[in-house]
Amino acid sequence: MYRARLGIRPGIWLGIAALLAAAWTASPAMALDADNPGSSGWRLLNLPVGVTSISRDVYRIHMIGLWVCVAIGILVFGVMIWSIVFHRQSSGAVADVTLVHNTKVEIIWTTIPVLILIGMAIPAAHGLVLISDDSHSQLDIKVTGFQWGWHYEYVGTGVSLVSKLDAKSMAASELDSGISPYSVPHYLRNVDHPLVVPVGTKIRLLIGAVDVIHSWWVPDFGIKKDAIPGYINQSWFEVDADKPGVYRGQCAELCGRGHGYMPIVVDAVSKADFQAWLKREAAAEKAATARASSS
Ligand SMILES: [Cu+2]
Repeated sequence: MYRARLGIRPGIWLGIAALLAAAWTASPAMALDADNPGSSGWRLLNLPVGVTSISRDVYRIHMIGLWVCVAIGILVFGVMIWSIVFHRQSSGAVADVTLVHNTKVEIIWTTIPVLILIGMAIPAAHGLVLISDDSHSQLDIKVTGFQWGWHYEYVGTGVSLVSKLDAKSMAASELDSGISPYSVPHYLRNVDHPLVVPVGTKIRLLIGAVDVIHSWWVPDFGIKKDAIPGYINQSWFEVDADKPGVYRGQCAELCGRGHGYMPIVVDAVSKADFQAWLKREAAAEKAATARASSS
């Protein structure tokens, strides 16, 4: 037997405490998301819970994985630190070189991780099935990425629109524009024409591209899908009926010089408002076509 002595220099503990304090005080600096004024600091480090069944499921799976990792981390690092501190050579510990194999321990440390992995695979499989089930959609929208913007076509309605970076962001992003990005609301996260969708409606997206690979990503919907030229990817979302609002995303695939300048904005409105909007757009598009053919 030996007696453990805690002879670690206080400077090391002070250093660790200072690092933790610095991380804690720096966190409010991350509260820069204008869309989420209520959320601040640590909340922004996490995934958003979002406003669709997919995003909630993704969040749940993510939190299960996080807490499993935290528990394993505490356990493993706890044992490791305890061994390092209390069984170090300088305090008189002697390594047991006779212990090289223990079948019981090996069975335990194989079985437990397998059970943990199976436990995590079940909700993950449920999430994958949910994400891929785009059947029984109530509205289909064709999404086409291009350098650098998005084209949306409401299938079967004759309505389509091009959505590009808003003029204010564009002007401020010019070299030597003299315009402070901080003076532009939703700088680089705003568009001229948002994608308008009804809440409480299952919407299927048919996603493609015309030049290079882009990716349609809206975190609050839990969706990120590659837009690949010559290939149609499918995805879906249904915004909760009680969560109308403006949701922002970005192209998530490096697609060239303007990659950071092709945001996504989705305006989720009530079903009645959507029908009225669709009617207006269809009429405007019909009038434009008539004008073009008569001139
Ligand atoms: Cu892109």
